[in-house]
Amino acid sequence: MASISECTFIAIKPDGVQRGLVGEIIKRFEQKGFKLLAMKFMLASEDLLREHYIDLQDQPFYAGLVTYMHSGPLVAMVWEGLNVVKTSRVMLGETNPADSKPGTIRGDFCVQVGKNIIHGSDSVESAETEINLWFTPEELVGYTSCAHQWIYE
Ligand code: DAT
Ligand code: MG
Repeated sequence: MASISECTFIAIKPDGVQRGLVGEIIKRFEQKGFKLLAMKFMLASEDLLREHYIDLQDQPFYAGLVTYMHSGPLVAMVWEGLNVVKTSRVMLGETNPADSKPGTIRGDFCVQVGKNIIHGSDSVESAETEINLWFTPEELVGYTSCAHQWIYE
């Protein structure tokens, strides 16, 4: 059943950070009405990135993907809300920015698949796995949002 406490893992990739898009991207999730539960600015280790993209280990671009994600700091976040996993994927756009519609993050701010500026979990199950990989339970901060009653019926 759909839950208001559904969570997803979002990461602004090193190119998104270098291009000064952190504020713009966070703004979109805030404006939408999703709730920020955790955030950290970090240079992710190659081991963490290899694990994060383990499902893609047989792809020819896997090694390059890990190198790219390790090429600079990224912003790792957990966002909460009703259907946040699916809706975030819509907000991100398609994996290849060339297929992403204007109005989506990838559609508005990037050009090629290997520099697509943002990650978002693709299912509730992978969101749980990714959140556990990137954050400890203590790093997820529970609080009451004063906007909650103005966002949900
Ligand atoms: P997404 O990030 O939309 O979930 P994915 O999980 O299939 O897409 O792939 C993870 C990342 O790998 C993607 O954001 C960019 C990179 N990637 C995917 N396909 C690629 C390709 N054909 N060439 C280079 N990089 C690719
Ligand atoms: Mg993916």
